[in-house]
Amino acid sequence: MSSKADTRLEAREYKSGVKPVWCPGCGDYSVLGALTKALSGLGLAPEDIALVSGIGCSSRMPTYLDTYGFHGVHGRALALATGLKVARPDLTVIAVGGDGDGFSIGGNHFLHTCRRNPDMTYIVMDNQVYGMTKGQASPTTEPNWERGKLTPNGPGINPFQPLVIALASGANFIARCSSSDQNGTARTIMEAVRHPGFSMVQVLSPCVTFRPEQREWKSMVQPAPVEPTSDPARAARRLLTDEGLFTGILYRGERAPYQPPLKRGIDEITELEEEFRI
Ligand SMILES: Cc1ncc(C[n+]2csc(CCOP(=O)(O)OP(=O)(O)O)c2C)c(N)n1
Ligand code: SF4
Repeated sequence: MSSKADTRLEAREYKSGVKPVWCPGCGDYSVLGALTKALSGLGLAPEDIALVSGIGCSSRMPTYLDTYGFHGVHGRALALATGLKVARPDLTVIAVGGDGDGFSIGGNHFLHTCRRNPDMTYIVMDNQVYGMTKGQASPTTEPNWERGKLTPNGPGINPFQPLVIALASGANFIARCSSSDQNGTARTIMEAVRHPGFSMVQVLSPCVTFRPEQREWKSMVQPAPVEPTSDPARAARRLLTDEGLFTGILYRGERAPYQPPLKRGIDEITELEEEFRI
């Protein structure tokens, strides 16, 4: 790990040197690039950053950065990240993962992390499929997608709308990006990290192997035609009607972040045992 920087590190200096195993063309490469550009832009020292993930192709991200990292268990990134932020408020905590990890098995944690509003950022690489387990429908898959391994006739149910749910549950910053715009994604991640409270960043990041048609997203996304709002009712109207293809910062809330008072540290094992005495 690099030592605390006097000068700003270049984006590439946040990379660990471990070669990603993602498929050629996977959108997650661009998100990795955007994240390192954002960390460089923010001027953060690698040892002041912790990346926390669950399981999935996208959840491999912490391995590829030279920051602290925790590649956790499926669906539990936010619980872990919240605990870390509460215990170490000095760290910049960024949770990362996929739509399956975050909205299926991790869905309950997602709701309650938005509600709790810890000061951290959540980047979800949404490819509307379970990539790592070879192409099952996820919560954000369209009802008529007929190439799912377990749903050959399509899932047949309405997709989960992560940003609408995030808003309704209390997230304090909501944005959508496209991996096809790496610099735009980097700028948005910087804003998300700077904004107090829980920042939710959905990145449309194609799974070129199981959803090759998502390559078309590049020509379908467009910047949202309106400025970010801090009015939840206005944000709700926008999010419910934008068909999921507008990018940019969509909501900036004003809630105070969750940060309970820190308990003193425990130095001796006997003190720890005392804490657990019934
Ligand atoms: C408890 C548990 N259940 C199921 C799995 C299998 N599993 C691994 S990754 C994954 C889904 C990954 O999809 P997503 O989060 O969308 O990430 P992607 O691979 O598309 O980036 C599943 C179901 C697991 N590892 N652990
Ligand atoms: S399976 Fe899909 S999400 Fe996973 S690395 Fe390949 S393209 Fe990316």
